[in-house]
Amino acid sequence: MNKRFWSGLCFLSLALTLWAEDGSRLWLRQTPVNQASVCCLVTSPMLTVAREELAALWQGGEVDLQLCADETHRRLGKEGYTIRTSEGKTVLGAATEQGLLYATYHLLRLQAEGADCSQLNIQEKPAFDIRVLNHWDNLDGTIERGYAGRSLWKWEELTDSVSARYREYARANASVGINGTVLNNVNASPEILSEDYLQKVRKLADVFRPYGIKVYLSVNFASPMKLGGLSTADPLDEEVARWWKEKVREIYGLIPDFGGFLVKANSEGQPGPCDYGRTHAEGANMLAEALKPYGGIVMWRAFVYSPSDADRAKQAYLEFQPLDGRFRDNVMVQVKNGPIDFQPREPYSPLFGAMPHTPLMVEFQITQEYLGHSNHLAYLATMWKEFYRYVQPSSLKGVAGVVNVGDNVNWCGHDFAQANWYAYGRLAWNPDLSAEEIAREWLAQTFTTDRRFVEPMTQVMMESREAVVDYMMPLGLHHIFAWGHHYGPEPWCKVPGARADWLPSYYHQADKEGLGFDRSRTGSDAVSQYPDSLARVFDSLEQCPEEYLLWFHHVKWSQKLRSGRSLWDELCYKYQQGVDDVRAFQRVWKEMQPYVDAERYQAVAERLDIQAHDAVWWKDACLEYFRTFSKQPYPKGVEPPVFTLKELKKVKLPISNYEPPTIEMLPRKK
Ligand code: GCV
Repeated sequence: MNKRFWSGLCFLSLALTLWAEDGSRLWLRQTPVNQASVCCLVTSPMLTVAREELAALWQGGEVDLQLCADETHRRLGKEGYTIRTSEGKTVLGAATEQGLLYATYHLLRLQAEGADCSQLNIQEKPAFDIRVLNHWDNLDGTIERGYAGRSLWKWEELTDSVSARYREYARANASVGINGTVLNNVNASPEILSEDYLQKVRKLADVFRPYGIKVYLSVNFASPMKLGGLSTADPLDEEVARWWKEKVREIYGLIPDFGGFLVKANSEGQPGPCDYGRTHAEGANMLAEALKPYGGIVMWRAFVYSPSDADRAKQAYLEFQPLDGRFRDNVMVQVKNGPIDFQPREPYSPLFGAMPHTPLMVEFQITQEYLGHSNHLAYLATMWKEFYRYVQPSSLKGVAGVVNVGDNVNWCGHDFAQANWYAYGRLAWNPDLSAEEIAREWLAQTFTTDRRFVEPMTQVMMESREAVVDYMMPLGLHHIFAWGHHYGPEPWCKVPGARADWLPSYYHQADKEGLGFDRSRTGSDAVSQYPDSLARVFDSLEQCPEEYLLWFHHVKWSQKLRSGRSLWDELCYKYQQGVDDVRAFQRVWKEMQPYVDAERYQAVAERLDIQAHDAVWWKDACLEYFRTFSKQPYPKGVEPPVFTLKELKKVKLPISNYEPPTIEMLPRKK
């Protein structure tokens, strides 16, 4: 990093402080003071980043960066580090440069949070080796399920021009310990492997390398045909295997530390080994063999749902579990956190724990495809912590997060959506951190350390995801979204010719008796895919956690729940609770005005207005629709509907590929 970069950064910071805060600086808002004396005996691009960060930002006296070969540091592995205060100096120690880089960002984070840095004694080591982002960015600049503008990657400008944002992106990732990025959509264009695109990928890899970020690519399994002109992509065909080996050799010639491939195969129309009667393991292993000599890996997704069973929630397990132990050691099977598809709440996928002889990665979705896009404030760390209540981090090799960044000035659309990118990285480093402490540290760095701001907003963030669940899909309801865009409600949705499991009625199963999908032993028996002790709990109507009730059971409208209320009444109260919660968030935010710059205050306030509006829309749509089955009135305390079902059934949102809807597009009362 050169002097020009830093003076540019200084100028930019000053300008931003004077004029406005547009969210572009994320959680990295410290102003360069250029007063630290930093000692580092080794020179390298990565250590230059660390040294310059400290020299510009650190205000706590002398710092030493030391590469250490002792036992302590060896045990902390290739990314771990220590931070110690010794004889008045702050000493960062690690076995590798990457460890020192992470130590640097840790120290600067403490300073930004206003922590006491005078007597430090810290040891850190990441829980997972693989901590990657998945971009669902298409080569034409659109982003599948992206709500913050167009892709960051300006393919048409690369390789001639390299946007300054690439480095800022790498810096942000490194600051939270993310060490890899998959640049393109899993619905992959074969073009990404063309010579032309590989040159562009190389440019990005060069920018990311000093920040410890490896580049990976999503590949289309039919690339040997579409790009290479072969007549097949059969993984057992020698010519096909040779084509991949050649391609991999070409990639490593350009990018020696290339991470590997991510593959979506035989899923939602993507090609794969099953097209040739081969298994997922045979497909993955062929690619793994090509990557192995270079240390590359294959992340093979288990997001499949071919109708092998009438219950979609069972299908991935049925297809992948029998393959346990059949994958090469450089294949990671990448499993979404839940068995269906990133719903506001799902139980964990039973594949975790069921493939002990296969390295597994969990895939989380940071972008809010099913949680109000970038319009709704939904802090997702609480959801990811819920996953870890059931799945031991030590059973996983890595974590992937479908990221929410685009080319919007503030990166993520909603200023609070940045917290999800941040929290994803922090939890990928240490899943034992609490959602609450991550919220606090993010708020302190992103807005202000003033407790009068941090405390109430931590509370808002901690309650936010549950509020979304309540006004969208409480009590275990799932996938009752509008067709295609997954923004608003459409529990009544019918599309002639569509797959049954793409329609809400398949999931909610509402009828005059009750509501919910019966996955008990007498229903689809999905419960049996879980370990016995848990299967018994999920199977029992009495013991099943209520947050999963309608996921596992078809429950009578009159069934008494733990509150003593009937299912119908409880459902009404939950929807009302969601609406009330968002209104409470609005009130808290109003009180925060003195602590927030005008620009971000206004932007968040506007999005909260949309969210409050949407919560009512969800409540009315779902309760009015389910009422046609329950035939019951709203209980006392639940607001009467603002919209009629007839009105809501007419709503069709013109949703674009990269921005969330504006308030003008949403259903409104005249
Ligand atoms: C990238 C869901 C999304 C798709 C996505 C798919 C996947 O179905 O709606 O947009 O495609 O998951 O994870 O592959």
